[in-house]
Amino acid sequence: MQIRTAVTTALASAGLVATGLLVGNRVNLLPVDASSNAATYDSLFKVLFSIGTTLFLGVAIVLIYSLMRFRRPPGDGADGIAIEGNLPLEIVWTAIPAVVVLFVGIYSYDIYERMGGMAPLMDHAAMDHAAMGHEAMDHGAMASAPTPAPRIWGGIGPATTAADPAATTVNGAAPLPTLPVEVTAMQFAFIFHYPDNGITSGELHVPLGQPVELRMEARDVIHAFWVPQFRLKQDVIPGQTTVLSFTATRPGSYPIVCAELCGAYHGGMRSTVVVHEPEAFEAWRAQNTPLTST
Ligand SMILES: [Cu+2]
Repeated sequence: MQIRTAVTTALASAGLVATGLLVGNRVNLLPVDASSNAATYDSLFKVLFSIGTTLFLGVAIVLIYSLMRFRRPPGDGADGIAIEGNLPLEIVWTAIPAVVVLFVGIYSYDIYERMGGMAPLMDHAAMDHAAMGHEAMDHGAMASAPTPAPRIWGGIGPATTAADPAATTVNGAAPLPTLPVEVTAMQFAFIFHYPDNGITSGELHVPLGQPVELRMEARDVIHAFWVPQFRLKQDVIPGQTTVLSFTATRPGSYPIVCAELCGAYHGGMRSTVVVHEPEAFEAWRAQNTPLTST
């Protein structure tokens, strides 16, 4: 009898895990992927979705089964059997969540690092000066230090490293230079400025396959720059530049959404990122470059 129960439990668990993996890999809840970050992020999402599906089905099935199987028979007014403690069961239901949570934590950290999220911690010492240099927080002697690029967060695809965003290659082609764009967020709009040629735009236009580096700062309150199709989100903070790097991999128009409650019209704080083929981007750039370039 004990063996039969054990075999049934093992088979049911295997079936659950298989169903979870199937659902996690086959059902796609995410929008189209349009940046080199997306694959890295999506692999994590699939794992989380598989684990979530397995746990949800496991709990729901046992719950529904118990409701029916152990329902009080009509006319039975007696108390239930007093059951107290079951050491093996308690070990199992502590060990399984512990392993799952540890795995998810370590795997998420790895993904975050591969996307460049740990870059600010790696070169924290150098960046500290830059971040503090030109803002209200007085950092004493540090304020006079030469200010290198303040990098608070860089989201960079798997093809490159956080230290060298310019090393991105597309299909083995020669590395393309990084396109810098300055982003200003304010209640309730994003403004994009291309320091290379003085274009200022309400929409972000970027070329396909070329690394883009956004240097972002807010005028008033904290905003967040979010492009779901790029799988990227980064806070935009007053008085402190945050950096977000990406390489677009799919032409098209995608929404930019402010993802930090920033005031009465926060819900309307949206813009668009347009990913052009390189020639089309050059055309857009030529058309919009101000005549009196600074
Ligand atoms: Cu906002």
